[in-house]
Amino acid sequence: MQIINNCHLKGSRLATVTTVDELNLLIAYSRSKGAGIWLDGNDIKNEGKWIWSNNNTPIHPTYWHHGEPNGKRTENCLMISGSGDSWKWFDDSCKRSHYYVCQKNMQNLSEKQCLGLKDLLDELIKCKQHCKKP
Ligand SMILES: [Ca+2]
Ligand SMILES: [Ca+2]
Repeated sequence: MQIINNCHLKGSRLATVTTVDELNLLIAYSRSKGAGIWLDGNDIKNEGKWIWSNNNTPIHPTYWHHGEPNGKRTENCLMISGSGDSWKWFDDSCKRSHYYVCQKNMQNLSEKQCLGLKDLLDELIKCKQHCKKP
């Protein structure tokens, strides 16, 4: 029933969303693929009680798309999806396959490395936004 992913092979896990910056980054990636991506959340154990799988903590806040979640017991895995300017969270069947993003804790990075990564991500988001303009 679980999503097939290889994040664990790289010592990482499916992406979680704990800040709006993370949400926007993952939406930018999803949009760039023109396709949905799996996140780490599920409500497999208790219908409607969404948790992050990696640490079993309740998901808060949530960023559901209008009308979602709507799959009750048939859709227990969390993804980002959408179209046009409207990209948010959906529940979907865990048996389906989608792109996914792995997330790795990097608490041992130096401040310089962190700033370098931040600059890189800022540039990536700018680039993606620019690319999407007609
Ligand atoms: Ca469900
Ligand atoms: Ca749904």
